[in-house]
Amino acid sequence: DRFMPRRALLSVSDKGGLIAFAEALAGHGVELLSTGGTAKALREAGLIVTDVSEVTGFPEIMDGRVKTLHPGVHGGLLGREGTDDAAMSEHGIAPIDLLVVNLYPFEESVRKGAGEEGLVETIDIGGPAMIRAAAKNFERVTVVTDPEDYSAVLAELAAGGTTKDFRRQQSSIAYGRTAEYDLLISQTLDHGHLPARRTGMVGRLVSPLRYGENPHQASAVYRTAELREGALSAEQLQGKELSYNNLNDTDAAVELAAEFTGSEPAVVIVKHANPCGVALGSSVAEAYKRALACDPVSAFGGIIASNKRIDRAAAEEITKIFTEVVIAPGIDEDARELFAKKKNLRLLTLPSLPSPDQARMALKQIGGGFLFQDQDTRVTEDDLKVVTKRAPTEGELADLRFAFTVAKHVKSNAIVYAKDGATVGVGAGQMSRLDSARIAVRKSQDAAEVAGAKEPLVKGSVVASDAFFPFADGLLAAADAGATAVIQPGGSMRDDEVIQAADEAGLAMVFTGMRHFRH
Ligand code: 93A
Repeated sequence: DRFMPRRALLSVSDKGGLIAFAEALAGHGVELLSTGGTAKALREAGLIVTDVSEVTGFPEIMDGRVKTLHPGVHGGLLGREGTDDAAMSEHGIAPIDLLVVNLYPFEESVRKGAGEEGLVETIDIGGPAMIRAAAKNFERVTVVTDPEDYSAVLAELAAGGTTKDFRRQQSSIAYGRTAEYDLLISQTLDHGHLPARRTGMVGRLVSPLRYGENPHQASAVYRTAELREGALSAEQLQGKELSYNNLNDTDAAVELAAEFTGSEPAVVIVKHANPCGVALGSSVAEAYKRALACDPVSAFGGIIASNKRIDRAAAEEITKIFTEVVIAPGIDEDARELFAKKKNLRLLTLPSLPSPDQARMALKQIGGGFLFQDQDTRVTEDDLKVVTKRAPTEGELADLRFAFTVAKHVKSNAIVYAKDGATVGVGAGQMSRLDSARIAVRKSQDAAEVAGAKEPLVKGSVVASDAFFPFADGLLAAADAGATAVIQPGGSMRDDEVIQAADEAGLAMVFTGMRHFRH
């Protein structure tokens, strides 16, 4: 049931791979129709081409805005064999069996920061119209919207023509492409206003994954129209393919490491999407050792992200225990050699970390739809308000900001103890804030034991809470554990009580006015 196309229309902005593909088509005896720039490129390569304007009997007008929008083209794409034969011969329309179109590069205009006029001029109208027409008629027509698919088409032709299954698959890819294209246009013209009237998560398949969160779940990873650096733009240098959980954890690690762009070296260790150790240091190696000390037990099999290039000294430390993923802006050659000995370690580079301030859409699926919000932003120095009699010392203040930044990336309820630019206790994901606080302290006792320290690491630390303390009890528990200063959003009905308790315990406390729930 293979069908060999006799007539193809080629109209492409991305001319990569075009000539070799068109030559192969001509080799199969396929007649080539084409639009201005594409026809020119084909002719220059010595191919015989019919101009679309010859088919339409109409010149390309309005700077190319109207070139293929004509019944001669659309009739040729949409005409059904049998049913429409009479109409086609009456109006002199010849069938087009293969459509090769890729669209005006709207994505590129967005990426380049083009102004409104530039953006509008790269909105393709004729291309999507033809793609949708050809895709509707997959009974007969093969549609190609991506140069990556040229080789698959040629393989079909070599086998005697395209099968209906192949044409249906290409049709599905084509509708996905036009949907993705229009969605990006919609979101760009919307200037990020919320709530957009319509939005969606149209993604392009990057690759299937071996399985999902669990081995019995099928899974794949997609790239959306969102043009943001992140875990998905990283380059993998070694190791097995990333799993679903690796990708999820790597994203969490990278987004937190990115909070420290421009600061001294910072290392984040993530397990199950929560940081189990985060630290600054004079070198990446030192930052890693300090991050590891926070919870060396949980760090086993973790995901490590650094805000700075990884050198040999850091690689020596990191390779002492089993680690799933290491990601950094760069990896020194002699560090790579060390990592290469750990066959199972997935090594990734991401030259520019994402900006925490860049607009980002956060989507969460719920039954029947999804929730949409923009990115969680971060506090600035000006947002901080000292509410206790005692103001934090300079050192405490630096640690408070550090702890609150980490807390933003910990599942709620989040309690984070920090000292000298390193976490010393992290409590995550509990239904009660008090439980998170208890867990953070217990973990720091465990870590102290591993390190052979005499007292829990939280002694003389500061503590951050992602949301307000509803009662004084949580705060007092933190003080009992050894914290000397507190950072939290404030805003509880009992703030006065909580502040009074802090004053009585000699604590310094800062309100941020910003909450960092993360569920
Ligand atoms: O300006 S358009 O929306 N009007 C059209 O009628 C039309 N037909 C094809 N853009 C149109 N195209 C697009 O032109 C194609 O989608 C393709 O991206 C591009 C190819 O133009 P050229 O062959 O002149 O390089």
